[in-house]
Amino acid sequence: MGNFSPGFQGRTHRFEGRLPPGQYPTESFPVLSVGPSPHVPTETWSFTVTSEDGQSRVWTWADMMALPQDEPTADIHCVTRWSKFDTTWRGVSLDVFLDEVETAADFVVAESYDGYTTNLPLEDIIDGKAWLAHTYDGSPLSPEHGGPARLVVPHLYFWKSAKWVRTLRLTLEDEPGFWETAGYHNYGDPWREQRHWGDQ
Ligand SMILES: Nc1nc2c(c(=O)[nH]1)N[C@H]1C(S)=C(S)[C@@H](COP(=O)(O)O)O[C@H]1N2
Ligand SMILES: [Mo]
Repeated sequence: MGNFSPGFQGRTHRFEGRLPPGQYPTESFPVLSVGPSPHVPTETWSFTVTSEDGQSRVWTWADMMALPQDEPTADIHCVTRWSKFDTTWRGVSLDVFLDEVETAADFVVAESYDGYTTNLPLEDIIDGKAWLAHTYDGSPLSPEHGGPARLVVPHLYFWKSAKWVRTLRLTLEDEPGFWETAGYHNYGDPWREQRHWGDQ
């Protein structure tokens, strides 16, 4: 008794309480894309926030890189059941962009360079819960993982983290996106296992 090796204890306790139901941990970083990765040079890349009255605020790559940068570490959870702990990113908090925009909207649709869309409540991407990330694990984000820049919204299933994001469109009404209209859950909380439309 009492003769546990520190390594054993470390492995069993390290991720306790951090694996949502129905998920398994993985060290790899699977790629999940609906289509081929779009090639978006940073020279032509831009990020736009559009308010419900049609007004737009646009950031070039240089504008975005000049904004205050964050280095979030987060656990991410894919609806295909893999979870990856302690992923490290560098990017700009979505608060920084949204602070510049006047809106009465409660929802947002993220629209990407590949045509992908996903919807989120505005309250889920403010107050330090979501980022526009351009660096993963210390290197520029690779094209297959959404480079040059993607959303990272770690508290929801990873399909909400739009890769190659181009626009955040603020909306008064909720507008389900690509997977949400294909039967996936509208909100996607991994802790409540909100995988499919109809899950509580
Ligand atoms: N633009 C875009 N974003 C996307 C997708 C996509 O096909 N296109 N797939 C989503 C899904 S289903 C998941 S699980 C994650 C996967 O991100 P990864 O390929 O970096 O693991 O990206 C999400 N964001
Ligand atoms: Mo996914």
